Amino acid sequence: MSPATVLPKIAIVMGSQSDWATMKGAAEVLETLGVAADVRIVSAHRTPERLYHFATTAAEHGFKVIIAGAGGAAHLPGMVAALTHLPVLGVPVQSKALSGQDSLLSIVQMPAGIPVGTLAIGEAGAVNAGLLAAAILATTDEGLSERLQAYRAAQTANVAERPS
Ligand code: RP5
Repeated sequence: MSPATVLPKIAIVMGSQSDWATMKGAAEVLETLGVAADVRIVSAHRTPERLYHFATTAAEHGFKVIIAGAGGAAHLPGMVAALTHLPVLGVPVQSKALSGQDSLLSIVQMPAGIPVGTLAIGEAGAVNAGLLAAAILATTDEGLSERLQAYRAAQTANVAERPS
């Protein structure tokens, strides 16, 4: 199968177009690592039927990990996690009113039984969600594991011993 026909194993969903400025951090780091991702807008409150269809069919579509980002009353990651057995990584998008504190608490405080692996607020969380999703896939993909280790080594090599 050529790379062009490889089905994405990672889905990135977000509650709004306005989340893309943050969530593209996940897409970009995955692209750097050569990992295909399917990116969609899926709003828990504006498109609940799209959310239900996406989450309940995600496993049969071949996804292995789902990254879900939302802001404010950010119920998207938790609702996705409730509807699939796949691992869900939640990214709290920085909100205007409460700087993402609302997003963070909405996503991180899941009751026991339905986990959402919650990352940091904003772009750092999105990038780390991409890296963590890649690390999950890398447990069964030696080539990806090597690319991930090279990414980390390059990051280490890029840190100067002294500030300039
Ligand atoms: C949430 O509401 C979205 O995830 C977004 O972070 C926030 C604001 O959405 P918009 O009003 O910009 O569409 O559902």
